[in-house]
Amino acid sequence: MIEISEFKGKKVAVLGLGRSGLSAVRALAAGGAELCAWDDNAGRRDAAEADGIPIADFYAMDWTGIAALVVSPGIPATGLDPHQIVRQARAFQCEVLGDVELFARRDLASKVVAITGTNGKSTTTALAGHVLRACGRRAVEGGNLGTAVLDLPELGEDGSYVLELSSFQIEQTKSLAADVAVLLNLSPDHLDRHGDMAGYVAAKKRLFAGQTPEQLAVVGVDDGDSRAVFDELVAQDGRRVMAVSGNGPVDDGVFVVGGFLYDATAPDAGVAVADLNRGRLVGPHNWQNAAAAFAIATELGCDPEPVAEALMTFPGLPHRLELVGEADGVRFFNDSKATNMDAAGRALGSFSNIYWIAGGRPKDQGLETLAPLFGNVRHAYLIGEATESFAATLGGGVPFSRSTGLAAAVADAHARAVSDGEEGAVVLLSPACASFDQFTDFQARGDAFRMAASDIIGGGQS
Ligand code: UMA
Repeated sequence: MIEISEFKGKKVAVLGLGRSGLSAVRALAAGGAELCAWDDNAGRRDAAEADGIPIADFYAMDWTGIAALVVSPGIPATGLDPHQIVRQARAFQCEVLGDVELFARRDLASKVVAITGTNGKSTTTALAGHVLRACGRRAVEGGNLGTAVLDLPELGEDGSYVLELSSFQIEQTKSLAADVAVLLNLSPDHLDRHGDMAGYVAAKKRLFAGQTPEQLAVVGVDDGDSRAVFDELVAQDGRRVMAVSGNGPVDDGVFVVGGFLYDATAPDAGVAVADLNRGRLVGPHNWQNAAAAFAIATELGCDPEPVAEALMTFPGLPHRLELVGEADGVRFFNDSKATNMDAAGRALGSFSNIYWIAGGRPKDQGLETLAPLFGNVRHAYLIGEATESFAATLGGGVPFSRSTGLAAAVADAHARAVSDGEEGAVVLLSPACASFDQFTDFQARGDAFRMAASDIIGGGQS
């Protein structure tokens, strides 16, 4: 745990008692703060109270003398529509901040790598941590990835924190000066919270705001919005900026062509440092993630050869184009983390005979953005609240079925793939939707897919 003693002897209110809020409670309590907490969910309040966390009704509370309100990332604290409790606290000049801000203010001697982007940030965070450890460094990963930052151990000056940060977390942070700050890519996501794409991009860009001239900004240049951020940073005086790309050469950066990774900043820039085709990182989006991890590790002083070797031994992350297994020549891929169109598009572009399970709670973008990839889909199985809107888009172009649920979709998709007998057929869960209409989160959805696939694999012929 990273202890927070900044508020020793002072009153601090914690709003939201999920992973982030509970870890803030622990860190602040260890540092001697006087705490009170609230969650809009009665069950969460009861559970916290049973654990000895003092609960106070933040709607009715007198905010006089409360030094700070710590909010969870999922709770809007800025923008047009902050949570009512946040507005009440601010009316009393109470500071509002998130757990990543508390971490940043500790100003630990360790290195900090902060990774954001719409897609691939979890993979890149895990990959960078894996590479650093393979190179003998002490590195821990956390943030949006799952382990709240304040739950990470305190590392010494030779340690590195590799943090995945969402736009929500960046919005609640102003003191972070990351030794390496990475923006991978940008496509519409969380627009309900940020208002529009400009608001979303602005939130992401703030990651670079606190960096000092010697610290490095790494920016993916494979989409227009991210390239614009790159150009903007390059135009600023006293900045170190490096481009990374998964699909073509860049000047003075790290890039991949056909799976071969090049470091244009090295003296022998024309010689590939790694052949990613030998590892599990498939497709240009993963190649860009690998380029970013290479840039991070070498910036932190690792030698290129062991870094390149470590890129090959990365096992991948669950729920991200995860190969679950194979039955009757049909492979099952769990890509439950693909909660938006951009992520699902990456999966649809990775195979050519797809029995595609899609749907859930739709986000802002419509399925028509994926139309150029529909040729890879043999049959679609629609689930959840998006069923009718997705059906309308697929129309006569892609054969589809309305499934009664995920398990039925997996069984039907497998049966059709076997009877079609196409080479390289895959049953792919890549929903392009949030999971909350049917599951508690994307992990539960992916676990349900795995279970349904395992039933078939267990009883299959191969
Ligand atoms: N709550 C309220 N009032 C509200 C809204 C929520 O009291 O109006 C309470 C809920 O009842 C719940 C708590 O707040 O008890 C949940 O807080 P949270 O949504 O911030 O979730 P945490 O469990 O604290 O998890 C957060 C991140 N969640 C979000 O950003 C939504 C986790 O990212 C992160 O792993 C965790 O902190 C540790 O750092 C998840 C996520 O979905 C993976 N991230 C989004 C994404 O990847 O797209 C941004």
